[in-house]
Amino acid sequence: MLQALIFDVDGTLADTESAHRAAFNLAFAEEGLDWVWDEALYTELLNVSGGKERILHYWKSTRPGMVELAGDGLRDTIARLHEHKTAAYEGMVNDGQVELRPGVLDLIMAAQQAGLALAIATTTSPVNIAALLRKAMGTDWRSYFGVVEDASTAPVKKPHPQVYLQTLQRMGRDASQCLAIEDSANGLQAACAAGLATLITPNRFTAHHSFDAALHVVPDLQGVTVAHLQAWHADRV
Ligand code: XBP
Ligand code: MG
Repeated sequence: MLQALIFDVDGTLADTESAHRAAFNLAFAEEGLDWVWDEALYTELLNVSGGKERILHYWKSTRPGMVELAGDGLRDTIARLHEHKTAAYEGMVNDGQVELRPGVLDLIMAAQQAGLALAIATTTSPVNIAALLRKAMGTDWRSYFGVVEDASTAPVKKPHPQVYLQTLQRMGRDASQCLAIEDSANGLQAACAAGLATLITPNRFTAHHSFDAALHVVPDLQGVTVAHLQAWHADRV
């Protein structure tokens, strides 16, 4: 019996990655780096979850054989870049540049009405979640979600299942009672590894990903009701 929904954030609750990409590029320019992540490159880099991990991965790709030496300040530079990026992203969200995807708010409200428990399991930073949901749902957004697990509480990023395992554990629920809602292959892999049936709502950054392991794939949550979720969940093997 479906008792809980666990939402991913980036790409699922909202199409956030264009704003993230712009924020990364602003931070690189601020640091005086000539790095520019265009959409094609960023689509590839999204295979690496986590902004800091993504920067390190890119940096290493530009300097093959690069090794981190103790005290070389690599981590500090990445932390500074990511801090500036997060501030820029938060500003974009506060300026209304990022909206929830169609059907998301209606489903959250309907699910709460139907007595489903709601949670968030994301690899993004807590600042980003708060900015997005405060803008979209108001200052009491946190009251809708019993559990929020993010980059600050689950440092091992998707496709590792840590964030979902911790979410289930804190919810005190078995994966069989829950449904994950995701947008990407990494997210699907993480949710499945935690034993979760997963609904996928792809976006233009993830439409080319393989979603064979998904319970169901829909273009977005527009018109998706709690009854749909309950029926799809009941049909899972
Ligand atoms: C998507 C991510 C995040 C964002 C950038 O998270 O992998 O890294 O791209 O946000 P989700 P940060 O699990 O919500 O799809 O820079 O804060 O990591
Ligand atoms: Mg996502």
